[in-house]
Amino acid sequence: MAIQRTFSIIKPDATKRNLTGAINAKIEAAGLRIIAQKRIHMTKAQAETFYGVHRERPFFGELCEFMVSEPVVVQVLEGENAIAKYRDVMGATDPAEAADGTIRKDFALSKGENSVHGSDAPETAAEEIAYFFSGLELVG
Ligand code: DAT
Ligand code: MG
Repeated sequence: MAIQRTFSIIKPDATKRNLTGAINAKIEAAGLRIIAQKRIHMTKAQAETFYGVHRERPFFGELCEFMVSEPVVVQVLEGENAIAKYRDVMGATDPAEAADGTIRKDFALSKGENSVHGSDAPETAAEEIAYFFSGLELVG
């Protein structure tokens, strides 16, 4: 497996509880390198575009409200098999189903307020990275 890049968000429930460092510690312990990181307060339009694939789902409105409720930390992670590896570090969407030691098991509050986002495929990773970062901001 080659070196990949994936896109991550430390979500409002986690930034609000000062968990950025604890989440980054799990990311780095897994061998993923944080090659770009910034704290932003997403606009409603950005949240709706970012989660556009879920537009028809019943939780879409609630999800977008949540994403703009507090600042978030957006990141680019690099490493061997980074996309799947970060999904493993994150754990299942629903913290009740997440494996021990994962970010969501340890920190998530609910299926909606679940502390982190991670890209699910190479195409979405590339799109999501480009949506929030310029090439110059990625320092690998
Ligand atoms: P993931 O974040 O694990 O990739 P997803 O892409 O299916 O999960 O959904 C995106 C986000 O939407 C998820 O992190 C939290 C929210 N969400 C998903 N399913 C939900 C549900 N049944 N109720 C409330 N929020 C939900
Ligand atoms: Mg997803």
